[in-house]
Amino acid sequence: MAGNRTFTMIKPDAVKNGHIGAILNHINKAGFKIVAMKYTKLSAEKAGEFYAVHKERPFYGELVEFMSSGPIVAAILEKDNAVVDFRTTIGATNPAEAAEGTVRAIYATSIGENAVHGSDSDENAQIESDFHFAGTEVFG
Ligand code: 3AN
Repeated sequence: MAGNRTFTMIKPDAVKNGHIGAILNHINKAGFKIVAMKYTKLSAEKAGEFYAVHKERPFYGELVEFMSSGPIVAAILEKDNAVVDFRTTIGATNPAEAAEGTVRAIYATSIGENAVHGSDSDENAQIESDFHFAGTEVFG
């Protein structure tokens, strides 16, 4: 349903630093319900496909390498106004600019290794959710 779901990944840096539980708790406390979730690892090919929209950007290679460097947690989240509210919850891309109390302000280490992903539109939330989950893996 457009408008009430978004897609997230807890990125390899946050997983490696032991923040899965704290970040999921933060997400729940912010009012999001987890309707799908998996602990997985992206191949370089899959990461490249997921971030294909950034192909021309200078950091693309680094981004693909990082996102395939270790396990991630992928999840679909439900809440009214999910996409916009989740981006508020996680804060700015660059943790140095992320508002106090946001996930990235607390858990991210740099603009590249920024702890979490959050979809930027309802359309991309749907595409990204479908990329990671089959319909039978979503419990809404
Ligand atoms: P967001 O994830 O906040 O929507 P985007 O879409 O601009 O940000 O960037 C996608 C991902 O690319 C970011 N989450 C981050 O990991 C990485 N990224 C963005 N800008 C840079 C940069 N200047 N240097 C390295 N990685 C970057």
